[in-house]
Amino acid sequence: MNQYFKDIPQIKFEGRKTDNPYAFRYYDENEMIGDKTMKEWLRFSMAYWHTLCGTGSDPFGAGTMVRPWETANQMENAKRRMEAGFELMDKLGIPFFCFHDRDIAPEGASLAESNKNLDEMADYAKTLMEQTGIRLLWGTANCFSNPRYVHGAATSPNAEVFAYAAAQVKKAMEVTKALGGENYVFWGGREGYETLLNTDMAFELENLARFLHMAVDYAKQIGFTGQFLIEPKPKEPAKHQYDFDTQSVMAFLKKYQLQDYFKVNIEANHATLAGHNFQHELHFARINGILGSIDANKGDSMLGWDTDQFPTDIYDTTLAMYEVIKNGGLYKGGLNFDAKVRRASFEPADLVYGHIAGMDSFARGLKVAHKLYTDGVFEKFIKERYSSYEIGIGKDILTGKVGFAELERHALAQSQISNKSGRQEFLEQILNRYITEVE
Ligand code: XLS
Ligand code: CA
Ligand code: CA
Repeated sequence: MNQYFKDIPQIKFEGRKTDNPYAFRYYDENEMIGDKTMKEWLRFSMAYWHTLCGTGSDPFGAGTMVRPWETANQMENAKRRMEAGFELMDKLGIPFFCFHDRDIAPEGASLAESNKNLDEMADYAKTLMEQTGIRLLWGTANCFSNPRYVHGAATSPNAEVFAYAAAQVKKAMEVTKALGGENYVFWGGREGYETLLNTDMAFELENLARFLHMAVDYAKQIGFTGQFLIEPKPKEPAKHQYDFDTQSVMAFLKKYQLQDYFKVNIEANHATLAGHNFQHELHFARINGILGSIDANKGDSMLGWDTDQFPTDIYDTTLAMYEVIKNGGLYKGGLNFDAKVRRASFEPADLVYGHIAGMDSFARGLKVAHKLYTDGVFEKFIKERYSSYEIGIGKDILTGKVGFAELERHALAQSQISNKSGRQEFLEQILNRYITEVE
């Protein structure tokens, strides 16, 4: 496989001393970190849409990306693009990929024709997967780009659109199953609204739940055992997106008895759009047992939209991997680079640099996080911070021995309460020390 990235060698681990821009300085897929290799912890994945379909266009101008695989015939183009994708993953040693149905095969003039194109491309993907050993992390359906989804898909006021989206998701699930996909993602594309002056929110939410129950039923019917994931995002494209963040997704799943079938796919840039940070979303998902997979990218703190940049902030990757380690790994999930190179980074080589940067940043984050965890740095501090619940009145609260009346009696008898410092700056300094010093 050396057709579209001819100047790019196989990217190998060369360690911190190397000057070779086409090498990993931290990501050594075979290095053991605790009980797993780096490859097993990180489970990197390429996002088909940004990497292979992105053009670099923006509201002010046309695409800038120069892609040697582009050609006029649509199906021919889809095949060449897929070959380019597998060549890139192979050269980078990326073990997984993720796609939307319409990323891998062009939409036809009818649903039947779209399905036929999809079948043909899925067969081709299967061949390339067998040749390279690369696997499918997750599949999904694009129910947001086509103008038919102008008012949403499962939450559209138009029942015909609900039916069309169901048919599209059904097919995408079948293809994901055929390719051995380990998860299936539902990102609520246009499931949200702009104004309540024209929206029946209660009805739309019920329909969304109805749709997801149908997906659960169909998975059982066809024996698809991959994990279902909902990907939260607070806004964009709609002003209000229903799957705002992990906490609101969880409330929705519980209300509609879907909690046994779904976990979340957390994207860093969506966390920040929701006014959280990446670690908050991962942490909340983890403590509630619904951390499924990760879309690894970053936003820009100066821009209020979804910039989907390659993740290069080691502070963030460290704290993200800390949550993954505490979760015992990602199981069926992975780290999918839902990231696009900037419009001015238009050469194919930039795709390689973007992924190397992301992979090394997460490998570094993993090493630091693992050391922080095994040294018990924060764990010890946090345990001590809550230790008042291990004895005396704290213990009585936890064991249910006391209620308001007993607590009032206790409080009245206390002359003074003394608190201890939270030591945030001290802990941040320790984190910095680990980030800069861990070998
Ligand atoms: C868009 C989402 C999307 C999902 C998959 O903001 O990130 O790309 O990951 O549909
Ligand atoms: Ca995403
Ligand atoms: Ca995004």
